Amino acid sequence: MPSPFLAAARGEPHDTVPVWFMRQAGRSLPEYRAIRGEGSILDAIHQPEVAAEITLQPVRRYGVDAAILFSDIVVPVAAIGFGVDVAPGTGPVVETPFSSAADLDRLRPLEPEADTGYVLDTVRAVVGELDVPLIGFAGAPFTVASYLIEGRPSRTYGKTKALMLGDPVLFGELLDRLAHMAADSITSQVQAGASAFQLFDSWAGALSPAHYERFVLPHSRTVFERCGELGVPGIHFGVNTGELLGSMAAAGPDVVGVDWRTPLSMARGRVPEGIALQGNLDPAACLAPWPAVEAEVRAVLADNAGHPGHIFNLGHGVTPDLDPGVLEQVVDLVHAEGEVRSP
Ligand code: 1CP
Repeated sequence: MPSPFLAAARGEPHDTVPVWFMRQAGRSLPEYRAIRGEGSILDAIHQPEVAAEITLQPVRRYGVDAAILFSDIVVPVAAIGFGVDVAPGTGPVVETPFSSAADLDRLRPLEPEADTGYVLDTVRAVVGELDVPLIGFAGAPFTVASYLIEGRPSRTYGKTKALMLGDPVLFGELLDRLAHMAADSITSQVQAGASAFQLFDSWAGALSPAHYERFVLPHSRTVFERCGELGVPGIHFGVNTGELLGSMAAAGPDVVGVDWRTPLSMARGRVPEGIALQGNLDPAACLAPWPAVEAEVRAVLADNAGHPGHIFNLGHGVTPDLDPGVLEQVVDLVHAEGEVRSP
């Protein structure tokens, strides 16, 4: 059977709205907690059998229409030895943050097979087991740069913006290197068997449209231009990006991710025709009693009104406190009620 996920990404005919969840593998699943162990997530990602099993767990449990590779956006920079780890309960932490031109020397190009062969082994193992497409991914230049510059998760991105505005040339060189790293990583994942990719610019919403367009868009466009040759659909995602959706579409993706702050019907008006949308159930809404969750799912479907270019997802990732049983019901409801009209 052709994949409804790939059809929706390309706006081609299919019967039912496809659904998957960002962070569908993770701490909300007891089977994940059982296999994951303590310590850095990077250790689990280094073990292809473990990472492959974690990738498959949510597909088995939820019956979602796509798998997403179990990895992390900091894997390539960690693999070339920048000194990044992922601290449990915190997220990415950098030993010596990026602060001057000398730090560019710490960012050599990625050699995907040599540096991240374990990721590609996971991709190859997973695609042999799957009957739905595998989504590969990379962090977008801005979001990865924010971790390298801040040294850890940030609320204000103060150091990142200070470098961006204070030394735009150096900031541009940093983002250019990260763009090629993302494109090299995605290319290797697709060559190993991934059928689509997502570029996560999770924190781009911290920027004004003018700053996004001037300092970030050219580099994200480099990623989509290079990956456009792969012949698989690309998704461009960020949080709090209602005012950036048009610019994010201009980077060249097939699909733009939308969070719950922007109705899909409004997002449609902000991207060119022919671009599909992905989203946009509020993950926190899934903590409400089922009748309320059901109403929220129906509201997302109604807002999309059967448009063929829609991939159902959360507006951001599954949080550890979500009940997997509720997400199972969400998948069933989308499959039962998500009718698609002809393109
Ligand atoms: O160690 C753990 O088990 C804790 C949580 C965790 C998980 C499950 C981290 C640490 N990374 C991951 C896996 C992961 N990360 C996936 C796997 C596949 C899936 O979706 O099921 C993906 C796609 C990512 C991508 C990722 N990492 C993003 C982009 C997506 C997003 O949520 O916005 C970001 C921003 C990161 C950085 C990161 N890694 C981990 C955490 C807790 C964070 C965020 C920290 C912060 O708030 O800044």
